Amino acid sequence: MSGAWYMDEDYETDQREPHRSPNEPADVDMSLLADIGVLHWKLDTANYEGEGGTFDKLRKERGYNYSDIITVSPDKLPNYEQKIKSFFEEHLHSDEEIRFILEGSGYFDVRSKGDKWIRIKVECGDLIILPAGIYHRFTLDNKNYIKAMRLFQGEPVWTPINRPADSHPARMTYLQSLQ
Ligand code: KMT
Ligand code: NI
Repeated sequence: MSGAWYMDEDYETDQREPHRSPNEPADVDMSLLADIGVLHWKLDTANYEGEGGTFDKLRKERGYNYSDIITVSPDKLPNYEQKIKSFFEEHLHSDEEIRFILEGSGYFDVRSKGDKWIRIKVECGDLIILPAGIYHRFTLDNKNYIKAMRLFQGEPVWTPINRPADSHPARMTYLQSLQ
């Protein structure tokens, strides 16, 4: 994770720009992200697969028995424009969203406790877990390329549930977990 910050309120400029808030320009720290259930590890993408290593432990302990690779770029992702749009619609999932970034970079935006956007920059080696029920979205940055491993517990369900989804069970469980 190469930084996380509160976003500005400029909805005209390209979503791929950093959009760092001029009012709160400092980075937010990991503990604030941990407080909203967002977890992060930095791994070596050239050498992460050893038994007993962090990746292996995470997989076993959290039961991630499914994985695949997604490449998001204009020429690699089918239905690119439509996908980019739906990634950037504010949504939640009934399960965790786990991404291990293998190449490229992008931004995950998550809602703070006070419902402000926090932008998290991810790049090669970042493994990020967004909890079930958190409102979030994703965008490429202006380099327009990311390749990530998607992990899942059981049969994968990628369905985004767009906001408002305040009475969704995953949302209610998530809000309870914040108390
Ligand atoms: C998602 O669900 O938002 C994605 O898979 C985005 C690409 S992975 C960094
Ligand atoms: Ni999502």
